[in-house]
Amino acid sequence: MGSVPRLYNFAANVLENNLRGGRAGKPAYIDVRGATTYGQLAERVARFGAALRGLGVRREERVLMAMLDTVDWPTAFLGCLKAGIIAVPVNTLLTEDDYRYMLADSRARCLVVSEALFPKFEKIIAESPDLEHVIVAGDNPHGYRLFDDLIGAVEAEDVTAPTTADDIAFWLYTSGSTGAPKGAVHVHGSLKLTADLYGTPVAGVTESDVVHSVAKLFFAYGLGNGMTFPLTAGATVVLNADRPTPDGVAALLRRHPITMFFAVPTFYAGFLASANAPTKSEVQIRRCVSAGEALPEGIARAWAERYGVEISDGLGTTEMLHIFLTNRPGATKYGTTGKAVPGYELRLVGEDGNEVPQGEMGELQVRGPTSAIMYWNNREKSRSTFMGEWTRSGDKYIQDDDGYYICCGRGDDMLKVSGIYVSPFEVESALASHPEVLEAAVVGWFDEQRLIKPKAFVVLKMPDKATEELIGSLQEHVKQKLAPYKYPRWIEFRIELPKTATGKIQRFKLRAEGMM
Ligand code: 3SK
Repeated sequence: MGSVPRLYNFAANVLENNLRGGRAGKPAYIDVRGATTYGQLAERVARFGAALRGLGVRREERVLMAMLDTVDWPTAFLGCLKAGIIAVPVNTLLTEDDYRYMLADSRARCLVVSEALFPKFEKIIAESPDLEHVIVAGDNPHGYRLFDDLIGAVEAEDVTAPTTADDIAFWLYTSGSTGAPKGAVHVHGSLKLTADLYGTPVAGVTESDVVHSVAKLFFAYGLGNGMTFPLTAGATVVLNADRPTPDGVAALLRRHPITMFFAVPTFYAGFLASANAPTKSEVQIRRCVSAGEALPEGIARAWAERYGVEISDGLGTTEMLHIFLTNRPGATKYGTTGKAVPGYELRLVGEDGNEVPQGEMGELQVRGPTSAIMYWNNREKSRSTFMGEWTRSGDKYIQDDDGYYICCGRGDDMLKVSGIYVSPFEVESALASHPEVLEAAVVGWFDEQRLIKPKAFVVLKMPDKATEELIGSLQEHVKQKLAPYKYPRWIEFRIELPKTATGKIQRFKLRAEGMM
Protein backbone atom coordinates (compact mmCIF):
# COMPACT_ATOMS: atom_id res chain seq x y z
CA MET A 1 0.00 0.00 0.00
CA GLY A 2 1.13 3.57 -0.55
CA SER A 3 3.62 5.33 1.66
CA VAL A 4 5.31 8.70 1.34
CA PRO A 5 8.79 9.65 2.55
CA ARG A 6 8.84 12.27 5.29
CA LEU A 7 10.66 14.84 3.13
CA TYR A 8 8.54 14.96 0.03
CA ASN A 9 7.68 17.50 -2.66
CA PHE A 10 5.17 16.11 -5.15
CA ALA A 11 6.17 18.35 -8.04
CA ALA A 12 9.91 17.84 -7.71
CA ASN A 13 9.49 14.14 -7.15
CA VAL A 14 7.15 13.33 -10.03
CA LEU A 15 9.20 15.37 -12.52
CA GLU A 16 12.53 13.90 -11.40
CA ASN A 17 11.12 10.38 -11.66
CA ASN A 18 10.18 10.99 -15.27
CA LEU A 19 13.58 12.41 -16.15
CA ARG A 20 15.32 9.56 -14.36
CA GLY A 21 13.02 7.12 -16.12
CA GLY A 22 14.33 8.32 -19.49
CA ARG A 23 11.19 10.24 -20.49
CA ALA A 24 12.75 13.70 -21.03
CA GLY A 25 11.87 13.54 -24.72
CA LYS A 26 8.43 11.97 -24.33
CA PRO A 27 5.31 14.17 -24.60
CA ALA A 28 3.79 14.78 -21.18
CA TYR A 29 1.06 17.09 -22.48
CA ILE A 30 -0.52 17.78 -25.84
CA ASP A 31 -2.63 20.92 -26.04
CA VAL A 32 -3.81 23.30 -28.73
CA ARG A 33 -0.23 24.63 -29.14
CA GLY A 34 1.33 21.17 -29.57
CA ALA A 35 3.34 18.76 -27.42
CA THR A 36 5.34 19.55 -24.28
CA THR A 37 7.85 16.87 -23.35
CA TYR A 38 8.63 15.81 -19.80
CA GLY A 39 11.97 17.61 -20.13
CA GLN A 40 10.27 20.82 -21.26
CA LEU A 41 7.63 20.49 -18.54
CA ALA A 42 10.31 20.13 -15.85
CA GLU A 43 12.05 23.24 -17.17
CA ARG A 44 8.84 25.31 -17.37
CA VAL A 45 7.86 24.25 -13.84
CA ALA A 46 11.28 25.18 -12.47
CA ARG A 47 11.13 28.54 -14.25
CA PHE A 48 7.62 29.31 -12.99
CA GLY A 49 8.58 28.45 -9.40
CA ALA A 50 11.72 30.59 -9.69
CA ALA A 51 9.70 33.44 -11.24
CA LEU A 52 7.21 33.41 -8.36
CA ARG A 53 10.05 33.49 -5.87
CA GLY A 54 11.62 36.31 -7.88
CA LEU A 55 8.39 38.28 -7.57
CA GLY A 56 8.67 37.90 -3.82
CA VAL A 57 5.96 35.25 -3.34
CA ARG A 58 6.99 33.27 -0.28
CA ARG A 59 6.48 29.69 0.84
CA GLU A 60 2.92 28.97 1.98
CA GLU A 61 1.49 32.08 0.36
CA ARG A 62 -1.37 31.42 -2.02
CA VAL A 63 -1.55 31.71 -5.80
CA LEU A 64 -5.08 31.67 -7.21
CA MET A 65 -5.24 29.95 -10.60
CA ALA A 66 -8.23 30.60 -12.87
CA MET A 67 -6.94 28.77 -15.90
CA LEU A 68 -8.19 26.82 -18.88
CA ASP A 69 -6.75 23.37 -19.57
CA THR A 70 -3.51 24.05 -21.44
CA VAL A 71 0.04 23.07 -20.46
CA ASP A 72 0.23 26.37 -18.56
CA TRP A 73 -2.11 24.80 -15.98
CA PRO A 74 0.22 22.00 -14.77
CA THR A 75 3.16 24.39 -15.21
CA ALA A 76 1.63 26.87 -12.76
CA PHE A 77 0.30 24.23 -10.34
CA LEU A 78 3.53 22.23 -10.16
CA GLY A 79 5.63 25.41 -10.18
CA CYS A 80 3.85 26.58 -7.04
CA LEU A 81 4.24 23.21 -5.33
CA LYS A 82 7.92 22.92 -6.24
CA ALA A 83 8.59 26.31 -4.65
CA GLY A 84 6.54 25.44 -1.55
CA ILE A 85 3.87 27.96 -2.58
CA ILE A 86 0.20 26.97 -2.30
CA ALA A 87 -1.77 26.58 -5.52
CA VAL A 88 -5.47 27.42 -5.37
CA PRO A 89 -6.96 26.35 -8.70
CA VAL A 90 -10.58 27.44 -9.10
CA ASN A 91 -13.54 26.48 -11.24
CA THR A 92 -13.41 28.51 -14.46
CA LEU A 93 -17.21 28.67 -14.80
CA LEU A 94 -17.92 30.91 -11.81
CA THR A 95 -19.01 34.52 -11.46
CA GLU A 96 -17.17 37.69 -10.51
CA ASP A 97 -18.75 37.51 -7.04
CA ASP A 98 -17.45 33.95 -6.53
CA TYR A 99 -13.94 35.00 -7.52
CA ARG A 100 -14.04 38.11 -5.35
CA TYR A 101 -14.85 35.86 -2.41
CA MET A 102 -12.10 33.35 -3.22
CA LEU A 103 -9.44 36.04 -3.64
CA ALA A 104 -10.40 37.52 -0.28
CA ASP A 105 -10.76 34.19 1.54
CA SER A 106 -7.44 32.82 0.26
CA ARG A 107 -5.68 36.19 0.60
CA ALA A 108 -3.91 35.22 -2.62
CA ARG A 109 -0.77 37.25 -3.33
CA CYS A 110 -0.74 36.27 -6.94
CA LEU A 111 -3.38 35.54 -9.56
CA VAL A 112 -2.70 33.49 -12.68
CA VAL A 113 -5.56 33.90 -15.10
CA SER A 114 -6.16 32.70 -18.65
CA GLU A 115 -6.71 35.56 -21.04
CA ALA A 116 -10.25 34.40 -21.88
CA LEU A 117 -11.22 34.56 -18.18
CA PHE A 118 -9.60 37.93 -17.52
CA PRO A 119 -12.84 39.97 -17.95
CA LYS A 120 -14.28 38.28 -14.83
CA PHE A 121 -11.27 39.52 -12.81
CA GLU A 122 -10.69 42.93 -14.34
CA LYS A 123 -12.79 44.82 -11.80
CA ILE A 124 -12.06 42.76 -8.68
CA ILE A 125 -8.25 42.81 -8.94
CA ALA A 126 -8.18 46.34 -7.54
CA GLU A 127 -10.59 45.33 -4.76
CA SER A 128 -8.34 42.51 -3.48
CA PRO A 129 -5.91 44.06 -1.00
CA ASP A 130 -3.60 41.05 -0.68
CA LEU A 131 -3.17 40.62 -4.42
CA GLU A 132 0.16 41.99 -5.62
CA HIS A 133 0.84 40.18 -8.88
CA VAL A 134 -1.32 39.27 -11.85
CA ILE A 135 -0.03 36.92 -14.53
CA VAL A 136 -2.06 36.47 -17.70
CA ALA A 137 -1.74 33.26 -19.70
CA GLY A 138 -2.31 34.06 -23.36
CA ASP A 139 -1.32 36.80 -25.79
CA ASN A 140 -2.87 39.97 -24.37
CA PRO A 141 -1.39 40.99 -21.00
CA HIS A 142 -4.22 43.46 -20.26
CA GLY A 143 -1.62 45.69 -18.61
CA TYR A 144 -0.12 42.90 -16.47
CA ARG A 145 2.58 40.26 -17.04
CA LEU A 146 2.29 37.52 -19.62
CA PHE A 147 2.85 33.96 -18.39
CA ASP A 148 5.20 33.15 -21.30
CA ASP A 149 7.25 36.32 -20.82
CA LEU A 150 7.59 35.62 -17.11
CA ILE A 151 8.90 32.09 -17.52
CA GLY A 152 11.02 33.11 -20.50
CA ALA A 153 12.82 35.77 -18.51
CA VAL A 154 14.15 33.67 -15.61
CA GLU A 155 16.74 30.97 -15.25
CA ALA A 156 15.43 27.46 -14.56
CA GLU A 157 17.14 27.53 -11.18
CA ASP A 158 16.33 24.88 -8.61
CA VAL A 159 13.82 26.42 -6.24
CA THR A 160 12.64 23.13 -4.77
CA ALA A 161 11.33 23.78 -1.29
CA PRO A 162 12.23 21.06 1.24
CA THR A 163 8.60 20.33 2.00
CA THR A 164 7.41 17.38 4.03
CA ALA A 165 4.66 15.01 2.93
CA ASP A 166 2.37 16.82 5.38
CA ASP A 167 3.09 20.32 4.11
CA ILE A 168 0.16 22.10 2.52
CA ALA A 169 0.35 21.90 -1.27
CA PHE A 170 -2.96 23.20 -2.65
CA TRP A 171 -6.57 23.99 -1.86
CA LEU A 172 -9.69 23.12 -3.78
CA TYR A 173 -12.88 25.09 -3.19
CA THR A 174 -16.09 23.13 -2.75
CA SER A 175 -19.61 24.43 -2.22
CA GLY A 176 -21.98 23.48 0.56
CA SER A 177 -25.76 23.77 0.68
CA THR A 178 -25.46 26.96 2.71
CA GLY A 179 -22.71 29.46 3.23
CA ALA A 180 -19.73 30.40 1.13
CA PRO A 181 -17.47 27.91 -0.70
CA LYS A 182 -14.98 26.11 1.52
CA GLY A 183 -11.30 25.70 0.69
CA ALA A 184 -10.36 22.03 1.27
CA VAL A 185 -6.67 22.09 2.23
CA HIS A 186 -4.54 19.25 0.80
CA VAL A 187 -0.96 18.19 1.48
CA HIS A 188 1.84 17.03 -0.85
CA GLY A 189 1.68 13.41 0.26
CA SER A 190 -1.98 13.03 -0.73
CA LEU A 191 -1.24 13.48 -4.41
CA LYS A 192 1.17 10.55 -4.37
CA LEU A 193 -1.23 8.44 -2.33
CA THR A 194 -4.18 8.93 -4.71
CA ALA A 195 -1.93 7.65 -7.48
CA ASP A 196 -0.56 4.76 -5.41
CA LEU A 197 -3.98 3.66 -4.15
CA TYR A 198 -6.26 4.36 -7.10
CA GLY A 199 -4.58 5.80 -10.24
CA THR A 200 -2.00 3.08 -10.78
CA PRO A 201 -3.48 -0.12 -9.31
CA VAL A 202 -7.21 0.44 -9.85
CA ALA A 203 -7.68 2.88 -12.74
CA GLY A 204 -4.63 1.17 -14.25
CA VAL A 205 -2.85 4.16 -15.83
CA THR A 206 0.44 3.01 -17.39
CA GLU A 207 3.38 4.60 -19.16
CA SER A 208 1.94 3.56 -22.55
CA ASP A 209 -1.36 5.33 -22.01
CA VAL A 210 -2.63 8.45 -23.71
CA VAL A 211 -5.08 9.97 -21.24
CA HIS A 212 -7.97 12.37 -21.75
CA SER A 213 -10.18 13.72 -18.99
CA VAL A 214 -13.38 15.51 -19.96
CA ALA A 215 -13.49 16.76 -16.35
CA LYS A 216 -11.22 19.80 -16.21
CA LEU A 217 -8.02 19.99 -14.15
CA PHE A 218 -9.55 22.36 -11.58
CA PHE A 219 -11.89 19.59 -10.35
CA ALA A 220 -10.40 17.11 -7.89
CA TYR A 221 -11.51 14.40 -10.34
CA GLY A 222 -9.80 16.08 -13.31
CA LEU A 223 -6.65 16.85 -11.32
CA GLY A 224 -6.05 13.17 -10.65
CA ASN A 225 -7.06 12.05 -14.15
CA GLY A 226 -5.17 14.71 -16.07
CA MET A 227 -2.15 15.34 -13.86
CA THR A 228 -1.41 13.17 -10.82
CA PHE A 229 -2.01 9.72 -12.34
CA PRO A 230 -0.54 10.20 -15.82
CA LEU A 231 2.54 12.04 -14.54
CA THR A 232 3.08 9.36 -11.90
CA ALA A 233 2.93 6.69 -14.61
CA GLY A 234 4.86 8.67 -17.24
CA ALA A 235 1.88 8.68 -19.61
CA THR A 236 0.84 11.38 -22.12
CA VAL A 237 -2.16 13.65 -21.51
CA VAL A 238 -4.30 15.30 -24.18
CA LEU A 239 -5.77 18.58 -22.89
CA ASN A 240 -8.79 20.47 -24.16
CA ALA A 241 -9.05 24.15 -23.27
CA ASP A 242 -12.57 24.42 -24.71
CA ARG A 243 -15.92 23.58 -23.20
CA PRO A 244 -16.18 19.81 -23.68
CA THR A 245 -18.79 19.19 -26.36
CA PRO A 246 -19.41 15.77 -27.92
CA ASP A 247 -18.13 17.11 -31.27
CA GLY A 248 -14.97 18.59 -29.76
CA VAL A 249 -14.14 15.44 -27.82
CA ALA A 250 -14.98 13.25 -30.84
CA ALA A 251 -12.38 15.22 -32.81
CA LEU A 252 -9.78 14.65 -30.07
CA LEU A 253 -10.54 10.91 -30.00
CA ARG A 254 -10.10 10.73 -33.77
CA ARG A 255 -6.91 12.82 -33.76
CA HIS A 256 -5.05 11.23 -30.83
CA PRO A 257 -4.63 7.58 -29.81
CA ILE A 258 -6.43 8.12 -26.49
CA THR A 259 -6.46 4.91 -24.46
CA MET A 260 -7.84 6.10 -21.10
CA PHE A 261 -10.98 8.18 -21.00
CA PHE A 262 -12.39 9.88 -17.90
CA ALA A 263 -15.78 11.65 -18.03
CA VAL A 264 -19.02 12.24 -16.13
CA PRO A 265 -22.38 10.52 -16.82
CA THR A 266 -23.95 13.57 -18.50
CA PHE A 267 -21.07 13.63 -20.96
CA TYR A 268 -21.23 9.89 -21.70
CA ALA A 269 -24.99 10.28 -22.35
CA GLY A 270 -24.54 13.31 -24.64
CA PHE A 271 -21.71 11.61 -26.52
CA LEU A 272 -23.78 8.47 -27.14
CA ALA A 273 -26.60 10.63 -28.49
CA SER A 274 -24.33 12.62 -30.79
CA ALA A 275 -24.54 11.96 -34.52
CA ASN A 276 -20.82 12.69 -34.86
CA ALA A 277 -19.54 10.23 -32.27
CA PRO A 278 -16.74 8.02 -33.61
CA THR A 279 -17.27 4.32 -34.19
CA LYS A 280 -15.43 1.67 -32.18
CA SER A 281 -12.91 1.17 -34.98
CA GLU A 282 -12.02 4.86 -35.01
CA VAL A 283 -10.92 4.99 -31.35
CA GLN A 284 -8.32 3.25 -29.21
CA ILE A 285 -9.94 3.54 -25.77
CA ARG A 286 -9.13 0.63 -23.47
CA ARG A 287 -10.36 1.98 -20.11
CA CYS A 288 -13.24 4.33 -19.21
CA VAL A 289 -14.03 5.87 -15.84
CA SER A 290 -17.06 7.81 -14.68
CA ALA A 291 -17.55 9.82 -11.49
CA GLY A 292 -19.25 13.01 -10.39
CA GLU A 293 -22.71 11.47 -10.09
CA ALA A 294 -24.07 7.94 -10.15
CA LEU A 295 -23.84 6.38 -13.60
CA PRO A 296 -27.24 5.13 -14.80
CA GLU A 297 -27.16 1.51 -15.94
CA GLY A 298 -28.64 2.34 -19.38
CA ILE A 299 -25.76 4.65 -20.25
CA ALA A 300 -23.14 2.16 -19.04
CA ARG A 301 -24.65 -0.67 -21.09
CA ALA A 302 -25.06 1.43 -24.24
CA TRP A 303 -21.42 2.53 -23.99
CA ALA A 304 -20.13 -1.02 -23.48
CA GLU A 305 -22.15 -2.16 -26.48
CA ARG A 306 -20.88 0.67 -28.69
CA TYR A 307 -17.20 0.71 -27.67
CA GLY A 308 -16.67 -2.72 -26.12
CA VAL A 309 -15.29 -1.12 -22.92
CA GLU A 310 -16.96 -1.14 -19.51
CA ILE A 311 -17.21 2.20 -17.78
CA SER A 312 -15.94 1.92 -14.19
CA ASP A 313 -18.21 4.10 -12.09
CA GLY A 314 -16.56 5.53 -8.98
CA LEU A 315 -17.14 7.96 -6.16
CA GLY A 316 -14.68 10.47 -4.79
CA THR A 317 -15.00 13.77 -3.04
CA THR A 318 -13.03 16.98 -3.10
CA GLU A 319 -12.31 16.32 0.58
CA MET A 320 -10.79 12.85 -0.11
CA LEU A 321 -9.11 14.15 -3.29
CA HIS A 322 -10.03 11.25 -5.54
CA ILE A 323 -11.97 8.02 -5.95
CA PHE A 324 -12.23 5.73 -2.91
CA LEU A 325 -15.22 3.61 -3.99
CA THR A 326 -15.46 2.06 -7.44
CA ASN A 327 -16.46 -0.67 -9.81
CA ARG A 328 -13.61 -2.44 -11.57
CA PRO A 329 -13.38 -3.92 -15.06
CA GLY A 330 -14.49 -7.55 -14.95
CA ALA A 331 -16.22 -7.11 -11.57
CA THR A 332 -18.66 -4.34 -12.46
CA LYS A 333 -22.16 -4.47 -11.05
CA TYR A 334 -24.22 -1.98 -13.02
CA GLY A 335 -26.39 0.33 -10.97
CA THR A 336 -23.87 0.31 -8.09
CA THR A 337 -20.71 2.31 -7.34
CA GLY A 338 -18.79 -0.88 -6.57
CA LYS A 339 -16.60 -1.53 -3.53
CA ALA A 340 -13.96 0.31 -1.51
CA VAL A 341 -10.61 1.03 -3.15
CA PRO A 342 -7.98 -0.93 -1.13
CA GLY A 343 -6.39 1.47 1.36
CA TYR A 344 -9.75 3.07 2.18
CA GLU A 345 -12.37 1.81 4.64
CA LEU A 346 -16.03 2.64 4.38
CA ARG A 347 -18.92 2.66 6.83
CA LEU A 348 -22.59 3.60 6.62
CA VAL A 349 -23.83 5.61 9.57
CA GLY A 350 -27.44 6.21 10.61
CA GLU A 351 -29.06 9.32 12.12
CA ASP A 352 -28.15 8.06 15.60
CA GLY A 353 -24.42 8.05 14.76
CA ASN A 354 -24.21 4.24 14.75
CA GLU A 355 -23.35 2.02 11.82
CA VAL A 356 -26.51 0.73 10.11
CA PRO A 357 -27.12 -3.01 9.61
CA GLN A 358 -26.26 -4.46 6.17
CA GLY A 359 -28.95 -3.54 3.65
CA GLU A 360 -30.04 -0.35 5.40
CA MET A 361 -29.34 3.15 4.20
CA GLY A 362 -26.80 5.36 5.96
CA GLU A 363 -24.42 8.21 5.32
CA LEU A 364 -21.24 7.02 3.64
CA GLN A 365 -18.13 7.82 5.67
CA VAL A 366 -14.59 7.04 4.59
CA ARG A 367 -11.30 6.45 6.35
CA GLY A 368 -8.16 6.86 4.27
CA PRO A 369 -4.87 8.71 4.05
CA THR A 370 -5.80 11.32 1.41
CA SER A 371 -8.36 13.41 3.27
CA ALA A 372 -7.95 17.17 3.35
CA ILE A 373 -6.60 18.41 6.66
CA MET A 374 -9.32 21.04 7.11
CA TYR A 375 -11.43 23.65 5.40
CA TRP A 376 -9.52 26.90 5.42
CA ASN A 377 -10.72 29.35 8.03
CA ASN A 378 -13.87 27.35 8.81
CA ARG A 379 -13.57 25.51 12.09
CA GLU A 380 -17.21 24.59 12.41
CA LYS A 381 -17.51 22.86 9.01
CA SER A 382 -14.05 21.30 9.47
CA ARG A 383 -15.10 19.74 12.75
CA SER A 384 -18.34 18.32 11.40
CA THR A 385 -16.77 16.90 8.20
CA PHE A 386 -13.31 15.68 9.24
CA MET A 387 -14.13 13.57 12.28
CA GLY A 388 -10.68 12.35 13.25
CA GLU A 389 -9.80 9.48 10.93
CA TRP A 390 -13.26 9.40 9.35
CA THR A 391 -14.51 11.87 6.77
CA ARG A 392 -18.18 12.40 5.95
CA SER A 393 -19.19 12.24 2.29
CA GLY A 394 -22.71 13.63 2.68
CA ASP A 395 -23.93 10.87 0.32
CA LYS A 396 -26.49 8.23 1.30
CA TYR A 397 -25.71 4.64 0.35
CA ILE A 398 -26.83 1.10 1.03
CA GLN A 399 -24.65 -1.99 0.71
CA ASP A 400 -26.24 -4.92 -1.11
CA ASP A 401 -25.87 -8.61 -0.23
CA ASP A 402 -22.77 -8.88 -2.43
CA GLY A 403 -21.07 -5.96 -0.67
CA TYR A 404 -21.57 -3.47 -3.54
CA TYR A 405 -22.55 0.08 -2.58
CA ILE A 406 -25.68 1.60 -4.12
CA CYS A 407 -26.07 5.38 -4.26
CA CYS A 408 -29.33 6.73 -2.75
CA GLY A 409 -28.65 10.46 -3.26
CA ARG A 410 -27.51 13.22 -0.98
CA GLY A 411 -28.15 13.47 2.74
CA ASP A 412 -28.61 17.24 2.45
CA ASP A 413 -30.40 19.39 -0.12
CA MET A 414 -27.36 19.66 -2.41
CA LEU A 415 -27.66 18.63 -6.06
CA LYS A 416 -24.85 17.26 -8.14
CA VAL A 417 -25.28 18.50 -11.69
CA SER A 418 -22.87 17.00 -14.22
CA GLY A 419 -20.56 16.25 -11.32
CA ILE A 420 -20.61 19.78 -9.84
CA TYR A 421 -22.37 20.69 -6.62
CA VAL A 422 -25.24 23.14 -6.88
CA SER A 423 -26.88 24.60 -3.79
CA PRO A 424 -30.68 24.85 -4.20
CA PHE A 425 -30.66 27.87 -1.89
CA GLU A 426 -28.41 29.81 -4.20
CA VAL A 427 -30.67 29.13 -7.20
CA GLU A 428 -33.76 29.96 -5.12
CA SER A 429 -32.38 33.30 -4.07
CA ALA A 430 -31.39 34.11 -7.66
CA LEU A 431 -34.98 33.34 -8.72
CA ALA A 432 -36.41 35.34 -5.82
CA SER A 433 -34.46 38.39 -7.00
CA HIS A 434 -36.62 38.46 -10.17
CA PRO A 435 -39.34 41.12 -9.87
CA GLU A 436 -42.18 38.68 -10.73
CA VAL A 437 -41.18 36.01 -8.19
CA LEU A 438 -42.60 35.74 -4.69
CA GLU A 439 -40.68 32.62 -3.67
CA ALA A 440 -39.10 29.52 -5.14
CA ALA A 441 -38.00 26.02 -4.18
CA VAL A 442 -35.37 24.10 -6.14
CA VAL A 443 -34.91 20.33 -6.07
CA GLY A 444 -33.06 17.68 -8.06
CA TRP A 445 -35.14 16.11 -10.84
CA PHE A 446 -34.38 13.18 -13.12
CA ASP A 447 -34.05 13.95 -16.83
CA GLU A 448 -34.84 11.33 -19.47
CA GLN A 449 -31.42 9.70 -18.91
CA ARG A 450 -32.07 9.49 -15.13
CA LEU A 451 -29.48 12.17 -14.44
CA ILE A 452 -30.20 14.85 -11.85
CA LYS A 453 -30.81 18.44 -12.96
CA PRO A 454 -32.26 21.43 -11.01
CA LYS A 455 -36.01 21.96 -11.22
CA ALA A 456 -37.66 25.08 -9.75
CA PHE A 457 -41.13 25.42 -8.31
CA VAL A 458 -41.99 29.10 -8.44
CA VAL A 459 -44.76 31.11 -6.78
CA LEU A 460 -45.41 34.35 -8.64
CA LYS A 461 -46.50 37.60 -7.04
CA MET A 462 -49.26 37.65 -9.68
CA PRO A 463 -50.13 34.08 -10.68
CA ASP A 464 -51.78 35.14 -13.95
CA LYS A 465 -48.37 36.21 -15.25
CA ALA A 466 -47.31 32.55 -15.62
CA THR A 467 -46.29 32.06 -19.27
CA GLU A 468 -43.76 30.05 -21.27
CA GLU A 469 -42.02 33.33 -22.01
CA LEU A 470 -41.61 34.05 -18.30
CA ILE A 471 -40.00 30.60 -17.84
CA GLY A 472 -37.37 31.54 -20.42
CA SER A 473 -36.75 34.90 -18.82
CA LEU A 474 -36.43 33.36 -15.31
CA GLN A 475 -33.91 30.84 -16.66
CA GLU A 476 -31.94 33.65 -18.30
CA HIS A 477 -32.11 35.67 -15.08
CA VAL A 478 -30.48 32.81 -13.12
CA LYS A 479 -27.81 32.36 -15.81
CA GLN A 480 -26.93 36.05 -15.48
CA LYS A 481 -26.70 35.90 -11.67
CA LEU A 482 -24.95 32.55 -11.17
CA ALA A 483 -22.58 30.22 -12.97
CA PRO A 484 -24.76 29.22 -15.96
CA TYR A 485 -24.71 25.45 -15.25
CA LYS A 486 -26.81 26.15 -12.13
CA TYR A 487 -29.95 27.31 -14.00
CA PRO A 488 -33.18 25.32 -13.49
CA ARG A 489 -33.83 23.13 -16.54
CA TRP A 490 -37.54 23.08 -15.74
CA ILE A 491 -39.74 25.65 -14.00
CA GLU A 492 -43.21 24.83 -12.72
CA PHE A 493 -45.48 27.56 -11.39
CA ARG A 494 -47.35 26.83 -8.16
CA ILE A 495 -49.87 28.77 -6.10
CA GLU A 496 -48.01 27.82 -2.93
CA LEU A 497 -45.10 25.66 -1.76
CA PRO A 498 -45.36 22.84 0.78
CA LYS A 499 -44.14 24.12 4.16
CA THR A 500 -43.81 23.05 7.77
CA ALA A 501 -45.81 24.77 10.50
CA THR A 502 -42.80 27.01 11.06
CA GLY A 503 -42.67 28.01 7.40
CA LYS A 504 -39.74 25.89 6.24
CA ILE A 505 -40.06 24.72 2.64
CA GLN A 506 -40.52 20.93 2.47
CA ARG A 507 -38.30 20.22 -0.51
CA PHE A 508 -38.55 16.49 0.13
CA LYS A 509 -42.27 16.62 -0.78
CA LEU A 510 -41.48 18.26 -4.11
CA ARG A 511 -38.63 15.81 -4.70
CA ALA A 512 -40.99 12.91 -4.03
CA GLU A 513 -43.26 14.07 -6.88
CA GLY A 514 -40.34 13.50 -9.25
CA MET A 515 -39.84 9.95 -8.02
CA MET A 516 -43.45 8.95 -8.75
O1 3SK B 1 -17.42 13.51 -7.90
C1 3SK B 1 -16.67 12.56 -7.69
O2 3SK B 1 -17.09 11.40 -7.68
C2 3SK B 1 -15.19 12.81 -7.53
C3 3SK B 1 -14.33 11.88 -8.01
C4 3SK B 1 -12.99 12.06 -7.86
C5 3SK B 1 -12.50 13.15 -7.24
C6 3SK B 1 -13.37 14.09 -6.74
C7 3SK B 1 -14.72 13.92 -6.88
C8 3SK B 1 -15.61 14.99 -6.32
